[in-house]
Amino acid sequence: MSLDSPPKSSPTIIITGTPGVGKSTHAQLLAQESPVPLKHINVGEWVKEKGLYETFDQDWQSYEVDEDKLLDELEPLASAGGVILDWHTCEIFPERWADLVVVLRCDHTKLWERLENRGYPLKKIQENNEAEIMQVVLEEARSSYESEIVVELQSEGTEDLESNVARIVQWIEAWRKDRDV
Ligand code: DAT
Repeated sequence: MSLDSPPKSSPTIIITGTPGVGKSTHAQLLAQESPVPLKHINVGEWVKEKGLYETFDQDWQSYEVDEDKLLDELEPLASAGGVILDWHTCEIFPERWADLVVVLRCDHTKLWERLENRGYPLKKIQENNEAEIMQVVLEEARSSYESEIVVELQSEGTEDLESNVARIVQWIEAWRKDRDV
């Protein structure tokens, strides 16, 4: 944040994790339940809608993101707060944006089923499955942000979903109280 930016009255929350762990499901419910308005940005959808990519890889069925364009587009929103950034990677987001980084985790056999239901090509399912087992996104989050703001949460079923969102809502309330906003 630059010196003359006004203080944030709502946090910027990153929800990250391997594709299929439940990021969008969590972000949607959190946007509904939050005590302050939070705009849910599904970054993958943004990339497609706003053309923030260089190429599309047919084999992998995925976009090569233009990171500079993406960051420029997100900067005014993410630095002002009141935003949930929902993406399968987090390390490109500057530390100064992030107030909380939630890394969702899921049992890999369950994840496999979810990705199969999505119609992903086999190699993409395998790659993501392996990434979940190797906790790639968690390590990425831990190496990119202060450990105090990185939280790992399980996302297997609706009970997890509800308790995770309730926990984040409590965190938002505490965040606001700390800052008197
Ligand atoms: P992501 O945004 O991480 O790619 P998603 O939110 O689209 O994942 O979820 C993928 C599928 O799995 C979707 O059908 C919802 C389901 N799902 C994920 N987490 C869940 C949870 N904790 N409880 C119930 N269903 C969940």
